[in-house]
Amino acid sequence: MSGLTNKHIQKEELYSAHNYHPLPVVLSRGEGVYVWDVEGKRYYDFLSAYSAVNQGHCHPKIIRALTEQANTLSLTSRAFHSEKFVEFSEFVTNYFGFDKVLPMNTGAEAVETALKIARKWGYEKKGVKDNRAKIIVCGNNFHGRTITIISASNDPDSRGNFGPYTPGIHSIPYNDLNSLKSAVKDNDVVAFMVEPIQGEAGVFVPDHGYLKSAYQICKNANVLFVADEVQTGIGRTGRLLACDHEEVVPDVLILGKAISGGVYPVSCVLANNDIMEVITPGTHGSTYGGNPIACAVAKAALTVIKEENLAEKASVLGEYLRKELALIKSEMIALVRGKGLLNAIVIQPKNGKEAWDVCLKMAENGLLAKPTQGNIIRFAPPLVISKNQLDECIQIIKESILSFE
Ligand code: IF1
Repeated sequence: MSGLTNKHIQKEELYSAHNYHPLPVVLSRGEGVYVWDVEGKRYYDFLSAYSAVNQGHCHPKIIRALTEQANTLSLTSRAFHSEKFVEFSEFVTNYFGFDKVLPMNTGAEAVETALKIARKWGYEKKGVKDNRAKIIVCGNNFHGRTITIISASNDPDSRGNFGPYTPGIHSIPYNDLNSLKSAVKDNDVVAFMVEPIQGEAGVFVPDHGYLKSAYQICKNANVLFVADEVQTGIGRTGRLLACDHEEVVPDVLILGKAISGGVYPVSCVLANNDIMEVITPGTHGSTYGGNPIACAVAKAALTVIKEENLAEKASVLGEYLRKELALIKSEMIALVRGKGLLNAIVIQPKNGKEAWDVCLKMAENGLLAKPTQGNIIRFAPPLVISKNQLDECIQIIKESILSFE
């Protein structure tokens, strides 16, 4: 690692909280599928900022929307109407097919908003007694880092020493319909919140039909089906939404990350009137939620997804990537799984070398990816990647893994 990189890392160590353990690269520029470090070394970005940069780094159309709006009107708050928000509300509700949108900024804020809507719906529409609303989540979930959301987590790092925890959140096993069937028998259950594919858990794709059956179980029990598509949405898994693979239309849809193409924090909750009408003036809000820049950027980012047919591309190139990864002859690759361009390989340690070492070797060879859950490496390039670029990446992954043979 060179002096310049080291100098930056030492400064970060000195001045910022140690809430991450980044790969030892210091990035300074991004364009499309590439990022460059402070030494001028180019890498393929195979993480896409955890699927926020589906449209590629600094997409010109999205950056233009950002700069034009930033030079016009950046923030009004919702104390007043703004034309950009009116335009975005109509655009995004038509784009995803819902009556109403509630705009926020981060994924966690949108998740919290969805939980608040579900509880309020439970009291005011389902008739659940005050303060008894229950929400069902899945084990090994990741929905964000707020105290309520980590109250739903079973990951010791996410939840350890942050108690006391928010009550009324119960966990069942993922991809297990019987446990959902028995959980929703409790009439106090107002919602089931689920990731259509569990990203952080290591790209767990549930059995085909799980989402459809889970949705039906919720409908039969008058329980809201809440899809957290912050990571799986916006084309990443080969359809606009991961729920689309099973033709499931969630009662409440949570979006974030790539809704703004990695350019500006934007998230939102979408639902139809019978659910969203529980939110009345003064019952929820956010200073930056739905600001003009967010609206302009998100509209451009969503337009790019359709104009460049990125969901279809993710589907075709994802199949190809998984096939090629499965051909790599190394016992270090225990498993390849994923959907569209949300993929992961499970690494079997060899001669003391683990997923982290593979990621260091891939970085040396010009590709950035990061381990999750210790032995799993997520592969999620921007959806704008070309077949030729993907072939180069497959070559880098192969050489890096075989270098440990
Ligand atoms: C970190 C993980 C991924 C998410 C889903 C809500 C949120 C996320 C399905 C909250 C955010 C990010 C958070 C970031 C790393 C990354 C992550 F490793 F944490 F779990 F992608 F898998 N729902 N995921 O994946 O959105 O508030 O971050 O905008 O916290 O380390 P956010």
